[in-house]
Amino acid sequence: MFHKGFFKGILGAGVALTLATGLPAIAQETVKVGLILPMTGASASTGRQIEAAAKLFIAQNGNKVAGKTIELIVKDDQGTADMSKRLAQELVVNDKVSILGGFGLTPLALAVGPVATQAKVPAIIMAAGTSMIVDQSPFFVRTSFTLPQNTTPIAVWSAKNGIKKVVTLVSDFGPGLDAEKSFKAGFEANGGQVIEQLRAPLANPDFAAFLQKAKDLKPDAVFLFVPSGQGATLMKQVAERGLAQAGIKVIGTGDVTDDDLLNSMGDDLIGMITSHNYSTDHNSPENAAFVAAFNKANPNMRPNFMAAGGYDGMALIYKALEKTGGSTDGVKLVEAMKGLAWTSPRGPISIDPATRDIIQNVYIRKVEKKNGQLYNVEFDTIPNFKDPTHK
Ligand code: VNL
Repeated sequence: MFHKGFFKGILGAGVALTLATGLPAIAQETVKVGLILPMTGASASTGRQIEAAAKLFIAQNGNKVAGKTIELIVKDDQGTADMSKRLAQELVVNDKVSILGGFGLTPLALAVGPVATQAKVPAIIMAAGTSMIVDQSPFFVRTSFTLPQNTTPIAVWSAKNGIKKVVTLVSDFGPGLDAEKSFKAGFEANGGQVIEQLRAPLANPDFAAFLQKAKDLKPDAVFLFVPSGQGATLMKQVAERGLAQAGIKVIGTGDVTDDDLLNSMGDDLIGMITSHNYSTDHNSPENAAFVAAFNKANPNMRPNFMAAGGYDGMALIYKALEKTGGSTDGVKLVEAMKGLAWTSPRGPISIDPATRDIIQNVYIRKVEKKNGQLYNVEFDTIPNFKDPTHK
């Protein structure tokens, strides 16, 4: 009925308008979030946990926020920093993502920092825990945890609960060194003494020789940190060395008694005390709802602290977009994220406006059996605890 030229005219006008305003009207309705995660390799469980949690958040809250449609893009960096960096560049340049997130290990986060800074794209750290990462780009904001934050409470608790001499054993990279340093600081400030500091390689570690050395030094306790995914291997070797039989207690951060693996670690772990920012067993209505929904969507998985970081990372992105009225300007988004506070499945959390790092409760927990399953049962809380090493 209409002449061909009529449509052409409309289309032409549309294109002209688009060019004139510089705002491609349709494309702008979608906000792309690019998650860079180790989906394969040694840290694949971290990638799986964060992806599942981010998808759960979107399923529960819908993909629309402040008039925009959220599109999640997940890329596998295989746990290698070169790949994380290349994927960040591709996501920014080709996919035009407005926000980056994920980063399963400290070196992977660090590799993305310069890309985020140059592109002015917020980069949400959902896993990595070395304290200084947030200082490396003004576009980093963290929803995971830091090792000084998660370690200091067990250091203080140990000193106050009859443990006098400790050997530390950590993975030899950023978060391990943070854990080693914070343990010593917190423990010795409260009267304890660290008699030896041992470091195991991050890749394919064999802990046997280190554990034997620790045992020979006859400390009251051995403090352990390994990244998520390595706890089961480590604790198997702890059992083989007979530390418990020698009267040596085993303590650590919750990375070691990772909820993802805890059930497969066996009853030897019952009684082990750790400090951490999240337990699947955390007793709150928010967490009960989170765990039930996560289990429903992922029948063979238990949400661990990585899932909490991914879930809250998406919550942070949604809340920031609400605050900017849907603006995806990177500087505005980071400003909007500063000071945001809400109740997470892990308890109350907020983003410190001074550091862009997370402030959260840290819990002292004990491995216990409940309904035939092993859990980290929280029995003490250090409320709203900041990384004590941030200036
Ligand atoms: C890091 C810290 C990674 C704690 C972890 O698991 C972890 C990190 C992969 O900063 O690289 O449990």
